[in-house]
Amino acid sequence: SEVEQSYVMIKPDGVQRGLEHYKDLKDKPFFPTLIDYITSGPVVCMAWEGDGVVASARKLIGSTNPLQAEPGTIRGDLAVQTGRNVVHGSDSPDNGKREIALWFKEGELCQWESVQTPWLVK
Ligand code: DAT
Ligand code: MG
Repeated sequence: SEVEQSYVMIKPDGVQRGLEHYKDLKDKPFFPTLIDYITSGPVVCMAWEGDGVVASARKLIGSTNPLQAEPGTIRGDLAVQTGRNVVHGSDSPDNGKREIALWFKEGELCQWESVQTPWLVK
């Protein structure tokens, strides 16, 4: 079967401290401010893959509201407000594929294997 993928992104505040990407949130009251924020500066885009990578990435990132995010997570350690929560991670394998296709063109992705991989996963 295909390897699970997650799209992970450091948001503008993460880099400097609307994209259709958030189309599922278009009817939310905070949507206009979310789009202003997400287009306010450069972002760092990443495509991660591996078994269970969607859940692993979200565990590292922490809860949406930084006040609920555990210490040790990116949002728990580095963010203060929901609207400035530093980082994005896909919420499902299907959205992982969709978002990677949205943010990367063919040929922009590179695939490589670390020498540590066999010591981390079987
Ligand atoms: P997540 O980024 O944890 O997947 P989400 O998909 O529900 O959370 O929402 C996307 C982003 O929208 C979130 O990172 C910050 C913003 N957001 C969500 N809920 C919000 C709210 N109640 N008020 C303001 N911004 C919100
Ligand atoms: Mg989300």
